[in-house]
Amino acid sequence: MGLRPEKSSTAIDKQPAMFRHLGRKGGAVRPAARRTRGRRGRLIVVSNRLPFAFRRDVDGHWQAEPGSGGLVTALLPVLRHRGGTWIGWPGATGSDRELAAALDAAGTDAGYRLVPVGLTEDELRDFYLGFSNEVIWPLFHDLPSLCNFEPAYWRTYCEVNRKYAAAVQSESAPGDFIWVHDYHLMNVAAELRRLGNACRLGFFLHIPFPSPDIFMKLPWRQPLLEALLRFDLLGFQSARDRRNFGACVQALLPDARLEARAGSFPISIDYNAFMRQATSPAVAAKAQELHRLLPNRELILGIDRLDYTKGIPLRLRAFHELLERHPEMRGRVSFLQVVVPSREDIPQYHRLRTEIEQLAGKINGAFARPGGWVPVWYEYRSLSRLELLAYYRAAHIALLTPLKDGMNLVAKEYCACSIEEDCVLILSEFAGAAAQLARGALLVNPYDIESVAEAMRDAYRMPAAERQARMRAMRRSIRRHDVFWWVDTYLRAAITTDLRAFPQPERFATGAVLEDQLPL
Ligand code: GDG
Repeated sequence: MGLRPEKSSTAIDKQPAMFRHLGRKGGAVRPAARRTRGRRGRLIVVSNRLPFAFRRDVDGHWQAEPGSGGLVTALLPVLRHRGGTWIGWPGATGSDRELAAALDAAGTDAGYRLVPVGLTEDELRDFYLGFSNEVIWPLFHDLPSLCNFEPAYWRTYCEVNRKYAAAVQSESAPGDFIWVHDYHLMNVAAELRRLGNACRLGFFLHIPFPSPDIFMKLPWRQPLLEALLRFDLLGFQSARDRRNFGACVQALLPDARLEARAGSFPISIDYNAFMRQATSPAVAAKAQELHRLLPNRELILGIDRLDYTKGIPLRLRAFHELLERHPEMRGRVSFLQVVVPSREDIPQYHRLRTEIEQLAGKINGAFARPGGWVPVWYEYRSLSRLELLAYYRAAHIALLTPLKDGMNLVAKEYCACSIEEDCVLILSEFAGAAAQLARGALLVNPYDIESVAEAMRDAYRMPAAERQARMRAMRRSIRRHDVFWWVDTYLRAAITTDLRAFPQPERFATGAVLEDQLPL
């Protein structure tokens, strides 16, 4: 999705060259991107990790592996189209000339510059595993009891954010737009301003922002909030998150003015790329193979990173409940759960994996029969892109039930790949995506396992016409509001001086949870 024709003469055209080709795809983009790659007006993306992981192969040479997280998925097509610089940790400790060459080569192939920020083992432990993933991640997902409020973590977080800011400072020049991503780097604007950097600074939070009663538990709530307010534009996934942030500011910093610098910008996917790739013969063949291996039944699919926010144990219990209360469903459905390894160094994640595997084993132990139907197919691994698309295509029902999620891109990708439009999405009402997909998905409360079980049965029994109408509506919305629309919308907002004049895509009130629906 690019600029719509009627909007092409808006403020964007009166802005510096870097903004003029926002979101335009196809042939027209590349020359514009090259023209703006000089010292003025570039886009500098900053995130915890670079979009490649660098590892030594058996011969000791550095190899670049493209990353697979949500942020990478969202920004990669955009930077490829328009060029720029990406600053982040390369995924390896230490640095040498060979690594620098590998970075250069990967950047040249990708079409934008890669600038590494080196982190020591201690920094990784206290900044990444510690403050980011043992404090902010659980707190912002409403799970304060899982937080480890270790003071040393905060000190390292501040130091490492200073390090990222120093890297940005030496890469940036007046006129650049610096776009910082996610909860690892919330102090970067404050550090950059301290260094005298006067560029426009944007921030996007990929995870939810909690309500004041949760946020207040953070020992460093005041400096963190003050640091966030040093950005010119703060982007949140949903109106819910933006509202929570506003309430926290009001409670802690009542004199701060917020309206002009915070908005909600629901992230999305490269819809056309998913749709195109999902129709490829290789994907169709792989999907057929899955049907051959698991014949005569509907497949219910869950794909998630290993994470306690994704609600996998409760989801398994809901599937168990389905088979208990509706014996006629036995043999007619199989639940295919893929868990992608993630943050394995954190003990909670270890325990979670064991819990998931025990639950899957328990269900199979209770219901499977030798030589016959196996209710749960569980895979603990990362899928190739081809496999991922084939799983999306093969599944009749997707069951995505996070306890809380910033957005959940898997839900949108699943819809994009439902080419025949005959599949059903069951989605947690606490995923950011629920606001947009409310009219097409079966929304569930992931804590209510009986209702989730009933939703699976409803999905199985749903008439073809209803499946189609719901899926078609969701696909239309995702196609219109794709990742290019997201970047477009964010960067447009970044260049307006007052967000109140900027049309928000949301606020289509339909109820307490869903007041920020996008139009279908
Ligand atoms: C964070 C927020 C927010 C997954 N498994 C495989 C694989 N994936 C890709 C998916 C998808 C991405 O990873 C996962 O994105 P999600 O949005 O579902 O979840 P998080 O990783 O938790 O992302 C989230 C997101 O940031 C973006 O803002 O939506 O709320 O938590 O794109 O396709 N890719 C491959 N193999 C796999 O096995 N190749």
